[in-house]
Amino acid sequence: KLAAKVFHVRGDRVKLAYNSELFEKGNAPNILSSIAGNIFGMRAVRNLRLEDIKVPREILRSFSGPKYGIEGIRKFMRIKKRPLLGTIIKPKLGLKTLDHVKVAYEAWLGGCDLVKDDENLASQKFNVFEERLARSLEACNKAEEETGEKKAYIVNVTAETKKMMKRAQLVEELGGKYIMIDIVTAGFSALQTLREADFKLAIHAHRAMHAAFTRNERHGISMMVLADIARLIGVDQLHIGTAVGKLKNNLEEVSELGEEIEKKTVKETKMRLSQNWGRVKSVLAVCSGGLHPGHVPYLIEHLGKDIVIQMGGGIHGHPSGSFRGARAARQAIEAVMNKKTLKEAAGENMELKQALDFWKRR
Ligand code: CAP
Ligand code: MG
Repeated sequence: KLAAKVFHVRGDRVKLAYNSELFEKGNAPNILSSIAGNIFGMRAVRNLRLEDIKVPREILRSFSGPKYGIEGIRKFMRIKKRPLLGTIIKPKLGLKTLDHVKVAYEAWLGGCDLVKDDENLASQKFNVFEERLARSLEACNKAEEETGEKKAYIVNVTAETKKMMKRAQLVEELGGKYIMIDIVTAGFSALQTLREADFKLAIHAHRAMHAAFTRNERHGISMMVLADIARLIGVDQLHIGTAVGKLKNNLEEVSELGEEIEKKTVKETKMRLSQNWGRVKSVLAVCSGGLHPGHVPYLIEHLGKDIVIQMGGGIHGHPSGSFRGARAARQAIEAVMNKKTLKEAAGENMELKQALDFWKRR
């Protein structure tokens, strides 16, 4: 009765169904230990790639899902239609706390909605978590007052789980809006603990280390599966790639990923099973990795407006610094929202013109 059933074989593609009694409800590690565990190492299998999973309602309902989702984020950030603009403080590591905060403040003033820590910034000697959090939130509040816009600091809480929970607690006490967790290196059990503590914080999911198993088309686990697990457990934002930036991913894969995390139902395609997400909220797609203002029209045209466009070097590498780099990025988004070409907008915005000239040569 409980045996898995192979119900479709076409060439090297196989579909199989598991009886949901085989899994403990609400237990993400347990599900993966079955469908993505020993099988990869079986001598009988030379290569294997888990392309997608389709989660039945009784399992969907046993997880929290996103707390905010796209609608909730747009509501608390008061951004109705346009993509959100995010940046990552660069250099990734090495800035002392006050220098980190200064860069963040300039980015918010310049027009970024979100400023996040890089994925490998935690609580190093040169930039201790508690101090960075307190000073960055002060700067964030100041930038909100000065710009009249909602701003958010996405602090990276990734750590051993008990420490991570304490850090998230502190963010909530200090009035933060978001936390960030590296979901692969932290682990799915830690992500469940963080989500199920139900902090009033939106969860930004970084996927560092995913390419260790998602990149090889012949062996591993696709980003589609990782996106499903992230939505199931309940992140609010998730990196899905860019199709244009520095990291390997192609447009078809990225746009299907975007649908998988944003839509209520998704149709079957050659790479994806259909899925009805029922009451599970959407997840806001984060496009990041080697992006600069010149990429904005392509991203919006191909991935829509329900995205975070995130630029690290693409903002802080601007010839006139972070403030003007953020202005250039925001000018690019406003141009597309006002149906102007970047060339037209560059004619009216010096920072954007400088950025386009600068990045064109790279
Ligand atoms: C981007 C980034 C992000 C990558 C992650 C970096 O910085 O901060 O971590 O986007 O990749 O460290 O490379 P830049 P993905 O904007 O300076 O490239 O989004 O594909 O998960
Ligand atoms: Mg990074």
